[in-house]
Amino acid sequence: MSDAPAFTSRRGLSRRLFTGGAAAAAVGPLALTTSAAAKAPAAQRGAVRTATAGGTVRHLKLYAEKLPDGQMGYGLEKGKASIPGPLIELTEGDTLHIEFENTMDVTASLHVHGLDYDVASDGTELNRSAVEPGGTRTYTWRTHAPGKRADGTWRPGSAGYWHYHDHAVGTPHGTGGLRKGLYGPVVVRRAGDILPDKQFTIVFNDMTINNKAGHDAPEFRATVGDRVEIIMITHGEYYHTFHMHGHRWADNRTGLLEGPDDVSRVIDNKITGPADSFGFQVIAGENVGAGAWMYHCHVQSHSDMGMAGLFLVAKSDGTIPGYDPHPMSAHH
Ligand SMILES: [Cu+2]
Repeated sequence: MSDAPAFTSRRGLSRRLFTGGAAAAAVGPLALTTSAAAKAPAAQRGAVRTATAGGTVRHLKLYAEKLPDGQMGYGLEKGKASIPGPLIELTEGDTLHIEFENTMDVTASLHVHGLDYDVASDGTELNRSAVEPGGTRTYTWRTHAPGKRADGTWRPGSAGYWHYHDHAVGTPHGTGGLRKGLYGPVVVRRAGDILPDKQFTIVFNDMTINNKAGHDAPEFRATVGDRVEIIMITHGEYYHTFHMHGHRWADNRTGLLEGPDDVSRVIDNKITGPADSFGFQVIAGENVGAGAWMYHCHVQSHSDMGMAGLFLVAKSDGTIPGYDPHPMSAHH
């Protein structure tokens, strides 16, 4: 990557930043995660953990807040909003009631993709399901497993990598809220899905990654052998291509192959446009080892302008070959 001089303006090692949202939610006591980090990487334990059957009813409190820097975020506690917002995980059959409080001085909302909800939980001003400043509203999201319809055709289940976002700030489409950071990831599992050890959310939002503009993209840390789940979402005005160095995945619902004869295409680069979302799991450093592995938008002008970050895969002793803790230099 000697042709990436622009990286020299990156900040140093001191700013550790798993994405505030994803990492915080994945380990927080209020997280709806079904995949609390395991003590040893899956590859070392020799067995995977899988999602248990859904069907539970859950409750969650979610706040929309203005952040000190003028951006906006969702959070599970007052004063703890992040961009992206907290990772919400469900299993097909689960129902989630979200008591949403808008602490801001503008009308905001919560609109989800991919899940089932009544129109009262649509989260738009058009049908009066947004929330005025200081107001509270309960949004209910439902999920279902796949099954056969009476006519014999197949009804898809809710499982997938989805997302939620504001649909009211700035315009009736939430254009201002999205731009300022009111978005977050949703993962719906199918019973039996393999659970990850670590999860990271990467959002290409206009020319930022997780609303961090040029050359300040988040770094994600794992250890060789960790089963790492990437949740990738796009917002804003542009198309992007998401690329990871050294790691590949299957272009299907889970990113995993079902067996040696699975015909899913294996990729390391995927085109993505506004409101798209997908996800996948990789084994950190599998076949390639530890290292400072880049992830970036592969639209060249976008990566040159800073849409690139690092997936830092450490050896078991904690060292990361090729990682320069000082501003990124040419050898990256
Ligand atoms: Cu791009």
